[in-house]
Amino acid sequence: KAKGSAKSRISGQIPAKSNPTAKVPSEIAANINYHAQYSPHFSPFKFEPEQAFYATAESVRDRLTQQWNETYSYFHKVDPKQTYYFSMEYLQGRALTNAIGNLDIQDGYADALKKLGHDLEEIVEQEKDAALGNGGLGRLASCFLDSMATLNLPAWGYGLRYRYGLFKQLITKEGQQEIAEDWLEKFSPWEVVRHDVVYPVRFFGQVQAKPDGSRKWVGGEVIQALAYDVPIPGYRTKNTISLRLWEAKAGAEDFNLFLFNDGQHETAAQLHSSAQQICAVLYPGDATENGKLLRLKQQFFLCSASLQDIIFRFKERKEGERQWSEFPNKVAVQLNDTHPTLAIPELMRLLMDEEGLGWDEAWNITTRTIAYTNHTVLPEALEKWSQPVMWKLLPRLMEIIEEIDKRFIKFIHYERADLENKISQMCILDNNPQKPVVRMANLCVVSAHTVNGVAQLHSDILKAELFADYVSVWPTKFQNKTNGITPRRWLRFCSPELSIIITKWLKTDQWVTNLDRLTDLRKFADNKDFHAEWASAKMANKQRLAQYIQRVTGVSINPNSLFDIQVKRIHEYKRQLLNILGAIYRYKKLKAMSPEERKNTTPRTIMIGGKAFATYTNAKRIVKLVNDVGAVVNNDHEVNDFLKVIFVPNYNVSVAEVLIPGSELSQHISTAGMEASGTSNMKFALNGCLIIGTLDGANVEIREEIGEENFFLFGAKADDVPRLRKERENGLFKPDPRFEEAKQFIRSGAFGSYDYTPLLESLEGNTGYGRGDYFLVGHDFPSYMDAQTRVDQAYKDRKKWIKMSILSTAGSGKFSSDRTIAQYAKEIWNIEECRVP
Ligand code: B1H
Repeated sequence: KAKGSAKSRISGQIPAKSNPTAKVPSEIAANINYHAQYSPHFSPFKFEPEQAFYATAESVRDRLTQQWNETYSYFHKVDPKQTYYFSMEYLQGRALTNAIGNLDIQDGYADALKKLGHDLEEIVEQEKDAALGNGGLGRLASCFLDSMATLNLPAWGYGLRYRYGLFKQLITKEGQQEIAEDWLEKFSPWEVVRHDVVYPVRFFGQVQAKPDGSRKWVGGEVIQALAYDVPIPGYRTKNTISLRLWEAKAGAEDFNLFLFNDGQHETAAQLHSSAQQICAVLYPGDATENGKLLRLKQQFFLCSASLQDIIFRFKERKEGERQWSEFPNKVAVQLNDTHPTLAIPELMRLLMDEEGLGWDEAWNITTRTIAYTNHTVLPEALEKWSQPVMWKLLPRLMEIIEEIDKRFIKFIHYERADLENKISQMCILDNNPQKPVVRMANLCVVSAHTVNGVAQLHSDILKAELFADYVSVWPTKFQNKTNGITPRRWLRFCSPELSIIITKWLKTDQWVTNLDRLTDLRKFADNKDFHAEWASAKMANKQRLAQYIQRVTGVSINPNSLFDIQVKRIHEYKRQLLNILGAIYRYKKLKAMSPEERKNTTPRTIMIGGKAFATYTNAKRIVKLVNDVGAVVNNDHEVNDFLKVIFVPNYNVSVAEVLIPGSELSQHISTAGMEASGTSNMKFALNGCLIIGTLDGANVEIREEIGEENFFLFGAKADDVPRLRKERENGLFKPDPRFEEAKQFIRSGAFGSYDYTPLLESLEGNTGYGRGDYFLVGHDFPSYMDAQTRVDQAYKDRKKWIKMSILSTAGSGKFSSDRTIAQYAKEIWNIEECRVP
């Protein structure tokens, strides 16, 4: 907007010196102005939206830095027990709105920017998403950081600073295409590099036995881990914690000037190139041996650097006075799935080989420090690393893992002879000579003091199935911590319209930090005035969403139609295929109707979005199918007013912030027992969106909280799934004619000439890889269609629908990540609030 106009230039006068605590808009404006002119990143006197964003962000960062330093000093002084969250993924999204909102200085910045000729809403759009994660697991880590800061907990996140985060999804005629997303292309205004925080991390090499019996890992390649810190502000508190992301570097001493001058340019910089690879991409493809090795390197890099940093801090905070036995009273480490499992043997190594402790003491400390969260029961996601690869890359760690395994086997042998025949499944090393592997989940269960699942049903399944054998050995080790989401990002900031109404009717905004307060909205569930305000806020959000869809897809959608959304990673178990088959059946029925009949249907806009893993062919076929169906339906003038099918490209955190507030129905329709929790279900419900779903993951608890009459339930139960699969294998499954009709329609070529045979075959036959409908789409199809009919009916009754919408929000209090994190703090980490005065 400001391009080329007078306002795109800032005045030539020297701006006031940056005052990071300014509160008045004119002072904030001076502050932004100061950054615009003195920022080394752009030429001065240019002040278009992009420069305005960076200057604004830098001004906000100054403000945060002050609180951040105070928080660090305060933790240093108090020396509380502190939690360190280890995660290979963080899906932070954008930070500006969140930072300004948490600092509670929204109006000041909006006014300041107005004075400078810009619009805050437009400026925040300039920020690139930090997408250092794949999906729910990474976003959960980010929500957790927000809650840790807001609850004033002494806690930190550790992760990796990937150069390229999650790929950008382009939709072409062939379907999904992945391109690298360069979130650091210009720079990130939020990160601060700590040149004084550097640790060496070793790979390869060999183990030396010392005369005193100790062992030392030597040789190989040593890469430096350099810290980049991102401030994580709490909501309306001074506490600002850190997300420390490691970058890999080689030093000047590793650059062979002699070889370089000899013309051997690549060999001269070998270690530099090796270092560069480590943090190049989030989740390098692991189809090749090289890819696997790199992923393992990443995991160890995160664990080793973070633990060295923790040990350094442990010593530093009480220089010279530390007893090692104190360590578990000062440090809690939470492993976000098995990806950082190597923290276990690495902590053992650091304590024994670097600090000189004996096995028993090191083991006692390690096991009292580390806890593990499981996020999936899908067999393909349970990490197993090749033993030969591990011996080559991490020889000393393998010795330690072997020893842990040996001692565990001995323990079972002597203490639990009844489990003797289970040992081969329970132990850590699978020594199958064809393919010897390390089972990372077993290493975690054996070593961690606590193991938790992420929703009640999931935790029950872990105890009954995946980890059943261990439960009788350590009955108190297993816990549930139902996931949660931050109400700041996922309601307060992404839907100001709804937030204002909630605050007005509750006569307080305390719900933002005490989400249970939303239950009081139930009192107004039948109030006419409240209904009117609620409906108009939802409509405003729908209109914003419609504009977004128009902008990115060119398709115009009717804000009066039912907005029905499914957004998440594309996976067969999440069953986007069930959704699109339902849409196809709906389209076919609409086509067969008379114009009069059509007018009696409930108009729908079905939106599906999500990324498919680059090598997951069936998932990519699903993306293609949704796009193909959309191309036909959206251009069919007969049904156009009653149905649209949209594929929302490049789904990410920022897109979610537009979609979720505008949605009225959302689909969480995984095969029961397969989605550990789900977290977008919580975000949708919080935003007054109704759920159509199976009894899976956190859906079970959401339905309990908001009431079964407000939830469109369908499908098999987790307990029935094994039997249904058996029946299917035995040829006992009779498909519903509607299901056959929908598939036949695809086969007929109604959606183009692309060959969908492999996708359709996955739903057919009784057994076999990629066949036999493992995810039970056919079984659940009729009950799904019936549930959709109930949705259509309910939507026709506006009063009823709005009431259900209100009750969804009112019942979402439990799903605040503040609740989840408070439970981790009390029941796993044993840490307490440490509020900066
Ligand atoms: C979840 C993953 C995951 N579970 C492997 N497991 C990955 C596994 O890069 N990898 O190798 C990445 C991620 N992600 C999700 O975690 C669950 O499917 C959701 O149901 C759950 O809500 C979320 C957070 O707990």
